Amino acid sequence: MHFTTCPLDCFDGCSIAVSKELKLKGNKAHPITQGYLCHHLNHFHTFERIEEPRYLGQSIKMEEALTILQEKLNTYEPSRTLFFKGSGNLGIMQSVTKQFFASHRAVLASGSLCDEAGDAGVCEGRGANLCLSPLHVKDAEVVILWGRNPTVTNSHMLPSLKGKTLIVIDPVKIDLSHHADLHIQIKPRGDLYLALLLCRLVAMEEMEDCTFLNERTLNYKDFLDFISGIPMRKLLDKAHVNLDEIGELLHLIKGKKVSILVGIGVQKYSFGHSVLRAIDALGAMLGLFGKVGCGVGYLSNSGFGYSLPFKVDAKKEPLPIANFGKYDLVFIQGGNPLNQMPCTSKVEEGLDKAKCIVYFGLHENETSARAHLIIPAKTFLAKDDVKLSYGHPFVGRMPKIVESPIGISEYALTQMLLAAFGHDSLESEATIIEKVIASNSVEKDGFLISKTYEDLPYEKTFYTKSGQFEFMDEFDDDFEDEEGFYLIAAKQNKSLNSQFVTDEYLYVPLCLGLEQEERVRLTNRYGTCEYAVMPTAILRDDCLLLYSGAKNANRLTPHAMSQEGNCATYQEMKVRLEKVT
Ligand SMILES: Nc1nc2c(c(=O)[nH]1)N[C@H]1C(S)=C(S)[C@@H](COP(=O)(O)OP(=O)(O)OC[C@H]3O[C@@H](n4cnc5c(=O)[nH]c(N)nc54)[C@H](O)[C@@H]3O)O[C@H]1N2
Ligand SMILES: Nc1nc2c(c(=O)[nH]1)N[C@H]1C(S)=C(S)[C@@H](COP(=O)(O)OP(=O)(O)OC[C@H]3O[C@@H](n4cnc5c(=O)[nH]c(N)nc54)[C@H](O)[C@@H]3O)O[C@H]1N2
Ligand SMILES: [Mo]
Repeated sequence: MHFTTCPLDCFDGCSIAVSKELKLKGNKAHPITQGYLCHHLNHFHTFERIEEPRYLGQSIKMEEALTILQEKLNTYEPSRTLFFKGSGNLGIMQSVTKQFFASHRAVLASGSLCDEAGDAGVCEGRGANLCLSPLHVKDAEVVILWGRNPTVTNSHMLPSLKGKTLIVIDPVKIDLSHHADLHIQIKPRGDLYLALLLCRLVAMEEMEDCTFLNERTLNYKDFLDFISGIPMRKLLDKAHVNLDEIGELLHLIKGKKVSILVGIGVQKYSFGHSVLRAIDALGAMLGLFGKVGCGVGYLSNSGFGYSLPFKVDAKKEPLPIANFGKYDLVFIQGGNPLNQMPCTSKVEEGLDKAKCIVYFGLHENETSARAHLIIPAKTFLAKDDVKLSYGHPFVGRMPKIVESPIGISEYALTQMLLAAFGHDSLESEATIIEKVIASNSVEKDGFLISKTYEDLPYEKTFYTKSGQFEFMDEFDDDFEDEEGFYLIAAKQNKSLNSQFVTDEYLYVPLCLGLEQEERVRLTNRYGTCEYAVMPTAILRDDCLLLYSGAKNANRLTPHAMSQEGNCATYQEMKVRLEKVT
């Protein structure tokens, strides 16, 4: 039996026991994994992989593919070469390729399709973004799931929710809302207003933690003045909640150990950073930080405290709105921008102009279908790496388990390119990996964890310049409301974004009276597209839903970035719906 760690983009970062026959099982001894894995890993070997490199549709040998790649890199100006990395594999060694492209003076796509708007807000208030792991949440009395759906995205959190008072704040009736003590089916984009409303009422009810506010926070008085200036009616309307629900929420949390688990749902908007700051402000008023079973947890900065390799200096292209058309050579690693980036028509327009698209990945998808050169990667079982998780503090070693003739590792590809272009070669993989681990890990109960979590998160300090929690004093809601439906972008059980088994339906509320498979057309200023519908009782009457990875999931999403964090804003728009006759 060998042990490794799941590389996928997920909170859980599971520890995997691999048998001689390469069967994958959850590591029973691991405190987070607890012996079970998700659908993706249980079926890992059944998903078809790309086995051979291809150029212009023809299968070729790996050596030929690498020669063609070198030729292309020589042909096109480095300043017209773009490196774009997705999040198909979150191992530390995945970023090694950046080292070559930076040495080559190519441009790097930089920014996020995921969580960085929220992360920017967390960092403004707390200085660093630390996680609340399932082991921490286990000690809570009340858990608030705020735009986060652990049944699908974080199943190893579920044991820690058992027996707790559960509050769900989500426009969708997610599975856990049926078991919750309270479900606030909030209007999309309403979370900032709900959080500030709760802050107002916490002050009115004198529920605030004065000791915490005095000792550990800055500018609380200014914050109170700021929120007192916003009319109560506006807060209630924007969140589309009523005072009874809010009263119930306050009643449930009063005097209790509360963990607030926030997901990316709340921050898929232009002002996403301010949403996290407002939720954090509520956490600070209640004095939740640095205490057993309490806190506000988001997708954390997994590398915090570590000395990470491959820090490079390079010209940048803003990733969520990358203009591929400005480049001759586009190298895409571990991502599927033709499905996952916002505003598909812009992505297509750009990629149509690029002279050579290289796709370096594991599976066929919309992007591989458009690529000129396809280079298969090795799976995580066939290369060395290490994984730090954004949902818990355990360090996941990922030693190579098997030799495979298929594909090339990111490290081997980079070493080859560095040598071919006369740049210094890298240290050995083992050295790089061990240096990362040594820079911030300690052993605890037989497992390596991040040193940062020897204390409770924020128990000793916040990581701001002042060392205090800093309250927000403004926000800018620049959304111009328009006619139509909100279009929710959420995750689904059997897919990991566009990998594995995707779901193709547009989910619609029952009030529309549509039949399953009926076709509708959605339109807005970013595009227009037809879908087959699936009516469902889980949606508000003003919402439609497409799961991540669905075909044409991004035909109507904005070509735009968040105010902070260079992040995509998948829900900063509405759509009009008409039946296709
Ligand atoms: N099985 C599976 N697991 C995954 C993934 C996957 O694709 N499949 N993806 C991984 C990745 S990349 C990430 S980033 C994480 C994300 O993990 P989560 O944040 O849990 O994922 P989402 O489904 O995007 O969003 C969570 C919830 O936000 C709700 N939501 C949408 N808009 C709003 C809003 O305006 N306000 C509020 N309060 N809620 C809203 C949605 O209805 C959804 O239930 O999951 C990871 N885990
Ligand atoms: N409409 C809509 N759009 C979204 C979202 C949404 O919820 N709705 N979610 C957003 C979020 S949170 C995220 S994180 C992004 C994700 O967007 P992407 O990063 O594009 O994610 P995937 O679709 O999972 O594509 C991952 C790719 O990595 C490849 N891969 C896997 N392992 C390896 C490896 O070891 N090496 C190499 N070289 N390649 C590998 C796979 O074959 C696959 O092609 O999408 C965003 N886009
Ligand atoms: Mo993500």
